[in-house]
Amino acid sequence: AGKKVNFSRPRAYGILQEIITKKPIIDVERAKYFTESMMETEGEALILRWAKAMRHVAENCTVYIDDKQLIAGRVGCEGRYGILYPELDGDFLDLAIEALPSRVESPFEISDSDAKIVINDIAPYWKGKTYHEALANALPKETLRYTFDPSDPMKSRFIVNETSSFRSSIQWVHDYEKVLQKGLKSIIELAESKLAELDPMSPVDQTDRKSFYEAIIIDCQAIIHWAKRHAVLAREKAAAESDPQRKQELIDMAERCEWVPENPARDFREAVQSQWFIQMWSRVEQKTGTIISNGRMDQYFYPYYQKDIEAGKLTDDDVLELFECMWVGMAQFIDLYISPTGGAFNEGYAHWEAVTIGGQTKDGRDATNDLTYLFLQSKREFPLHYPDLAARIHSRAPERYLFEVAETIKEGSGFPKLINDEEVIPLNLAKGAKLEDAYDYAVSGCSESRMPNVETYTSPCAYINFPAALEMTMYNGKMRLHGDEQIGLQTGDPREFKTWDEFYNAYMTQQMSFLKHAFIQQHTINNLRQNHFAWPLGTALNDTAMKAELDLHTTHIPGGIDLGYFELMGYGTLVDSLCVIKKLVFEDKKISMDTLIKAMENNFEKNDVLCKLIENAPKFGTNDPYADSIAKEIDRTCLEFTRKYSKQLGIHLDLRLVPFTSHVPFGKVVSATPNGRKQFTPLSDGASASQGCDAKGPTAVLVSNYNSKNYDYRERASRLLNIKFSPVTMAGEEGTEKLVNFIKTWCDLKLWHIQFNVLNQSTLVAAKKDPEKYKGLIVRIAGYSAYFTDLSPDLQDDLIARAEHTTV
Ligand code: 8X3
Repeated sequence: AGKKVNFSRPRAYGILQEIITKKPIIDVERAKYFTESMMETEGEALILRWAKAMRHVAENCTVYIDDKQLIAGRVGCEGRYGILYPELDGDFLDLAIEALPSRVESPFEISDSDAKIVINDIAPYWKGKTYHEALANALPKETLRYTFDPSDPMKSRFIVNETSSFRSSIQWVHDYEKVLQKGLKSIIELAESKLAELDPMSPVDQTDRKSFYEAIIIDCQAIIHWAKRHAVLAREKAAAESDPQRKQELIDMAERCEWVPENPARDFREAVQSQWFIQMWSRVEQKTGTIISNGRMDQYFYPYYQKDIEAGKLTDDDVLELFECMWVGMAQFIDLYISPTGGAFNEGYAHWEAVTIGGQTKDGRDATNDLTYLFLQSKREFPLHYPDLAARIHSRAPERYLFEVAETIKEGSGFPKLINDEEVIPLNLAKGAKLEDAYDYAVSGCSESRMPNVETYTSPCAYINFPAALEMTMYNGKMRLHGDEQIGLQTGDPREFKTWDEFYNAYMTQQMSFLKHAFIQQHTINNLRQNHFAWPLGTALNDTAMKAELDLHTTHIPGGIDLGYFELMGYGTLVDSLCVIKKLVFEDKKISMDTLIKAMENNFEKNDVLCKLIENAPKFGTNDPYADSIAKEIDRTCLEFTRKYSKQLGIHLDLRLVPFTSHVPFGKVVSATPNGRKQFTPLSDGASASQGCDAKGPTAVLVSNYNSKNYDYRERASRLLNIKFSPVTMAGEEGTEKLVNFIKTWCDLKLWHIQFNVLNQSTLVAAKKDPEKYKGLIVRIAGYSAYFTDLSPDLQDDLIARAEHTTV
């Protein structure tokens, strides 16, 4: 939609054209070499085993330089590729290899010979050893029932759903600046000096500390070795090249790969190559949910850019071309989820390694610079949903920045997403950060913030299906999908309840029981992960972990700020449903509980009168105080719970509303809800209004969010907010002005995140019908964007159903 594609730089388009329609392939090398090494090192410290496994991969994996590329290195085969992490969920491997090529959500191909390697050489070693199996064994029975199907723990329940079994870490951001400025050799030197100082008689020094520093050295050396293998390949390719221009490009590339990331980058091109090696290698080392984000690129690249521009060594066009080469490289990597749960959470081959721009400097000044604007230009021009561009907004953001951000959003592919400094920074401070670190946060994953070097909590957390708690209130602890199984508490037959209070207390009992199980789950996960995962690279790049001499996955790292979360799924669905019950059943007595339940059991078929009543009931997202006060109370009860119990876990476990695409699978387990939502259809997403219920316009959605937040609790975190505008509303300069004002209102209201789709509903309907014609159509989903035609029909329908605003 509407991209002003710049064809004066054809290089990256060429690569893009070749890869875009290719079905992703599973590359088994990482899993194969990782497994080979892990077989050899049993009994050693885990961080050391991990580092040795990385070395084995670095020494043996195929290295790649694409024909037209200016940046060397990929971590998988030609086209689009995904890699495997058997240590995490290898118990799914057999199943996955069979099912992946035909999966509806994000299918993958695998060659017959690679499938044999997976089935014969990789999967058998991990059977009985994976994290996923260990978790199913470790969860208390009561909690397991809410998490996995007790008769088949391979199946998630989407009730109180853990997410740690399909990613070994949450979204994360490295301190890339450290590598660019000092090189990996500075970390190796530090570790070597620590090793030299170890007390030869100390049992701790000679075991834990020795393994720790050896692992750091081995891991950094592995990355350097891998980089140098690219230098060798580049020289080989240069020798065989007849085109003098390409020959020179390859020779330059070889020189860069010989120098970085071992040494400090000397110019912009080296800085880009160095950053690329680190972000690529991160993918090999760890299955990070949503991938390692790229941090504040307009800040840490800027000194190199400025120096080269001043020296006349670089033009803005060169910079844009390099960025484009990076974006296609990112798009070639696909975040492969082999478990059905992971696949459902991350539809559309989702990964969003956010590139942060704008915001404030460490001393609280506006941080925008010339590179900020080049990132925005690149986003407007290059027809790809990578990078996941995230613009930090603050109350003194320059008009030019807001204007260009708005213009970029209008181009139609949903970028950049916006994150609000006025909400994030005070919360970072309230959770114990120093001012300079709080100002210097980078956007991470869909909508989160990370303070590299300060944060140390990497554990994926619980997604909680609140409409399922409501369903259990309606059916005395049961869910229609699960028949007679008593999953939840018996809170009574709601037909017997005489007052709203009685109903609400029953609901709260279910909700609090869900929270209890989520926290038990999290406690179990926090303690378990360190036995299964290590992360030498993440550790090497995190000052707090290095100071503590502990792997970043250690349950507690002294001096770190531990920011976890739990997810409120289906907020709009829940609030609208509670409004129906409170107002129509108990206050106005327009319908009886029995009628409502029967209508729900009947999936609201042929019940126009009731549906009309429900349609006119108060709705979240319409700036209706009735609905917003219920929403605020639900929010508060969650915050109160975590205020009390997260201390026992020794972390911040904050309330978040960030669904990825999981509101679709979560909806698939919930039968019809009192708000008229049909059975097994998607829940509302994030902090958005229920599908089709934001008829009062997007400003009302903002105000409802403002009114339902509890600003006196620091236990809050991201609320993800999707807004869809029709292109006509945003047309011309007047439209841009409207959008800028809308963004300013959002900033004033201290809402955390917002993202826009500027698309006609009719375009989406047409794309669903005729996918071939709309192959390049990019849509914003939930904190990230994807090709519309890569999505499942369920998610496509959900996007079509999200209201499209023609007014502000
Ligand atoms: C959402 C992803 O990793 O925080 O951005 O759950 S994660």
